[in-house]
Amino acid sequence: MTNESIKTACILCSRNCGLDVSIKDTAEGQVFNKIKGDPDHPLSEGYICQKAARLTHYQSHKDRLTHPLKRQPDGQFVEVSWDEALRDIATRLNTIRYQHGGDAFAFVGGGGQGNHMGAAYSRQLLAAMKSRFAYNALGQEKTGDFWVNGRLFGRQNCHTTEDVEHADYILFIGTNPFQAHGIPNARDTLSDHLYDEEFLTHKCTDWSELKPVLEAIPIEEYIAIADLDLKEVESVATGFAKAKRGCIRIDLGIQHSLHTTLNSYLEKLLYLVTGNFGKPGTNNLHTMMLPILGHTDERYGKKGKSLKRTTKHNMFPIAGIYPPNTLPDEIEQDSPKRIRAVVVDSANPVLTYANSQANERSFASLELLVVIDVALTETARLADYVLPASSQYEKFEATGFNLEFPKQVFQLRRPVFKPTGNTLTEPEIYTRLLEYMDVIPREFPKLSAIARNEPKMTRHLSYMTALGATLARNPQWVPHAASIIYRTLGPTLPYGAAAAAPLLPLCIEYAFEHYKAVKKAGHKGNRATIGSALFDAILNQPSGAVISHHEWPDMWSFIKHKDKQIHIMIPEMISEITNLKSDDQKRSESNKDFPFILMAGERRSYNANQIYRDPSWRKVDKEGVMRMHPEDAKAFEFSKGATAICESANGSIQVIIEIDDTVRKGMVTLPHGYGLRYQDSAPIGPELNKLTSSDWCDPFSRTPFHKYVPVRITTAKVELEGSN
Ligand SMILES: Nc1nc2c(c(=O)[nH]1)N[C@H]1C(S)=C(S)[C@@H](COP(=O)(O)OP(=O)(O)OC[C@H]3O[C@@H](n4cnc5c(=O)[nH]c(N)nc54)[C@H](O)[C@@H]3O)O[C@H]1N2
Ligand SMILES: Nc1nc2c(c(=O)[nH]1)N[C@H]1C(S)=C(S)[C@@H](COP(=O)(O)OP(=O)(O)OC[C@H]3O[C@@H](n4cnc5c(=O)[nH]c(N)nc54)[C@H](O)[C@@H]3O)O[C@H]1N2
Ligand code: SF4
Ligand SMILES: [Mo]
Repeated sequence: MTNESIKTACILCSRNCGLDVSIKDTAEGQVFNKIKGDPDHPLSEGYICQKAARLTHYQSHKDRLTHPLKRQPDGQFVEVSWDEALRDIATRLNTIRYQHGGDAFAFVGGGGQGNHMGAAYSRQLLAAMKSRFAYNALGQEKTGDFWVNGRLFGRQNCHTTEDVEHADYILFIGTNPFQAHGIPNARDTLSDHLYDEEFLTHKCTDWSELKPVLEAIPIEEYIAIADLDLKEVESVATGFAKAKRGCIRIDLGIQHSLHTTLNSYLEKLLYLVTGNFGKPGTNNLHTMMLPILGHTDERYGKKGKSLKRTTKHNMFPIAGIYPPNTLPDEIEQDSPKRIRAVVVDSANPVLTYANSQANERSFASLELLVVIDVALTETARLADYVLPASSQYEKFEATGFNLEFPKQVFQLRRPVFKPTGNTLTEPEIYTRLLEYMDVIPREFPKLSAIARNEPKMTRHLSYMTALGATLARNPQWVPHAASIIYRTLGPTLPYGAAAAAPLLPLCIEYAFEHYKAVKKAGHKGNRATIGSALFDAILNQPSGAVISHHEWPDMWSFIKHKDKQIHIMIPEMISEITNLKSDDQKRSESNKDFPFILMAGERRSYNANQIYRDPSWRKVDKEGVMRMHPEDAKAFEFSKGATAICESANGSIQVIIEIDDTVRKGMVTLPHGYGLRYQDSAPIGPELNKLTSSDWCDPFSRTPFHKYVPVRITTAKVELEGSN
């Protein structure tokens, strides 16, 4: 295999750029040799950024897990067999469910920037535990956005994207350090009659109700609060509204700042009010191959009952996801209904969720904590069992970050390396766990035989029919179809792609729903067989396959409201707009003791969530410095490299000062993705979630205000909270 070109993808951010890599043998085993962009990837076409070339630091480092670990009473870990670990975990999970019911269990994580294949398997564990409590990172950034989508388009998994490539005006919102709210722009557009009356009348409902609400907004006053220039705001608003093809791209700048849910609503209103929607170069809805989002409208649950809320905070899920900010309280509450057991997979909540102190304390107090990861993380260090996963370059993987329209792309990545040590893939770990829990049998001889003997020309039809019949006779297995398909169809697939087997029914469903678009992308067959052809294409195209090619007007069929209109009036958000001013006043009074605003979690050229653990991957900014405006630094007599203490209402950490005139006065910034330990070292760089609190979050979605954390900076020596 050495030096042969292998197609894969980068796993460091949601772009998942295609890679063309080669590997080489060394004394420590096989490692990456060359890492280049893959010109054959249908989207990235060869592009990569500076971070991807350093993927060796993810694949091969000294904190990779190689064996299942079990914690001893003295706190030390010992290596145990998979059989011993999974058998004991299964017994303890079954006991907790039997004694306390499904509410006692929560699942945390389930996929990072590059690995969502495991989620098809891990969600089966929630079903087996009869729990709905799925917590993950999307619940601390994007759920406000999903909730708004639910109201506007009819379902929380109606997800929008932006056709940046064909736009002639792109508005990036997420670059202003103070809260610009997005409102002034909207109102400005209105006052100049720059709104698209035709679009609002024919494609949206309730415009006449919404219009006076927006008109009542005191533009000048808000622009002053945001410390912006009126003329500049006007010129942006006009430029965007008059553009032939305008689109908006947003991210954490508005999702991690004050009023997160409202920000998402206003951002969407900006493109809707100007009619920049559903056309080339605008914002639009898109399809999804892996269903990474659900629809859970808190007003209606199954059979008309309202949805499952958490027991302490009475919090509802959004798109099926519960907010991490509430998790420590749900565990620590003094109630028989508390969460007692947690499985964490592909996440490091002790460092990445708000309030590290509360996360550490609450996770340590659990009756059972299991962590599935590739590395010994800060969360894993607290676990009863640590289960080692094969890395994303040692197994079949894929992501659900397919955000394209009208052409949609899906890449099933093949393994580049053999699994490290005694690691297993998530599909194997969860399937074995379900077997040990007696949720599914270990064998399905009839289904396996049908899968084995199916001729190619019947296109999996006999298998799918037999599977349907098995599930109809055994409805208790329906939530565990992924593992059943993995065990029965999986072994018959080419390239050893067993883990990808559950993609077959997803392909069939996708091709049925988007028949013409799947055909237009070049896949052949009738409605009954084209799904299987699509599945084959995905298996056979390691650089990624174009799975559908829609016509622009098709986009309107993705709207799930019965009337196929966009419902632009959201009453909950209107009351937030009305209360904005008094909220602002309250806040500035409460911040007196903390005169600086910390942007807690900036993306820089050398941070990448918690995916790289070996600190030597960083070429610059090894300490993760705090950036500060020169005048502020002068007031403290700080010079570059000075040590300071940053203290919030939640805790304090030591920081190293960098003087930078691109930061606003009164504001300081710290990077996301530091504070990790490597080879039992002390934390490297800022553990910034020691500064963030669980309750400093959007009252509606409970997503954190990480971009607006009131802090004070001191030079004095103070006792460092929570450090050791
Ligand atoms: N290098 C690197 N890239 C990454 C990641 C990484 O760790 N490192 N992580 C990935 C992940 S998980 C995510 S979610 C994305 C996030 O990607 P981004 O959201 O783009 O990154 P951030 O730096 O967190 O914040 C974006 C901008 O918000 C601005 N901002 C701060 N406060 C406000 C405000 O109140 N209003 C407005 N309008 N803007 C404000 C900041 O100045 C900053 O420029 O990045 C992904 N890509
Ligand atoms: N203060 C503050 N906090 C933040 C942010 C911020 O801006 N400010 N950003 C937030 C955002 S946007 C995000 S997305 C989160 C990210 O935080 P998390 O959701 O915790 O995700 P990652 O940091 O990506 O950690 C991924 C984990 O998955 C493991 N892993 C990698 N590959 C595999 C695999 O194949 N299998 C398994 N089982 N595990 C694997 C890695 O070792 C790592 O421990 O952090 C959030 N936290
Ligand atoms: S980190 Fe860079 S190379 Fe990797 S997916 Fe993101 S943009 Fe692409
Ligand atoms: Mo994120």
